[in-house]
Amino acid sequence: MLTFVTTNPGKVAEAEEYLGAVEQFDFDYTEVQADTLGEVAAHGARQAHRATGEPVIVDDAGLFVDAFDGFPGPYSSYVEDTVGVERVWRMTEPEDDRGAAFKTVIAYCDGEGFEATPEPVDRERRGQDLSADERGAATTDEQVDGEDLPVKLFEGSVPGEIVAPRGDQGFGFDPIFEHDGTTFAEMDTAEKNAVSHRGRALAKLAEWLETSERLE
Ligand code: ITT
Repeated sequence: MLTFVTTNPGKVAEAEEYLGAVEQFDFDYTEVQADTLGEVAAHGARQAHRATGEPVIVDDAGLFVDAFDGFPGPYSSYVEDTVGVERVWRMTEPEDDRGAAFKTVIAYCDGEGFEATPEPVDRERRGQDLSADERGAATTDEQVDGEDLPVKLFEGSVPGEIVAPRGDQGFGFDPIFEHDGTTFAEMDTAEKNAVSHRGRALAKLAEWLETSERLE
């Protein structure tokens, strides 16, 4: 069974819709202060695999607000704990661009190397002619920051807008993130997964696990 290394039960509930039962391992890996989610997730996955010896996944996510040049991004957890979710919304000025994106990177590590596999691309974008930037957003890195343990990364992102808080489902910044007129906190897990950053990354991971027969 796959071990999901996280302190956040909301992430586990979303993951189980794609992966079946996973074992939650509440392991507080050192979150390196890095500028990209991939670096944080890869570092965590290596550390957690070394600690457990099991196939593990780590998910590092963040809210990227256009009016703040992408802040809080990789620092979202710290900002939720210090500033708080509602105040992030209140920090935006009425004239500000309301655009934002949620992004996540899931890092998989089982201590083994990887065969070359096709880059995972969002299902709905397959066959489309993606720009270099968009291809970058859908890229899988098999080795990052030159360390020894190979890590495979699965990215997902979703565009939306920052709004006054609505809804009481989900977790974290869900109440202030609106996608197509509905905040993530107004969606149940299945509705959120169908459009969310994490749902997109999980779909790529689930497909890769199946085709690579990694867990059998
Ligand atoms: P772990 O690191 O233990 O997995 P975490 O909740 O700290 O749990 P992240 O560092 O990935 O996870 O999350 C950064 C912040 O973004 C944190 O405040 C989360 O609550 C929030 N967040 C992550 N995914 C989210 C989502 O799908 N919806 C709303 N907020 C989310």
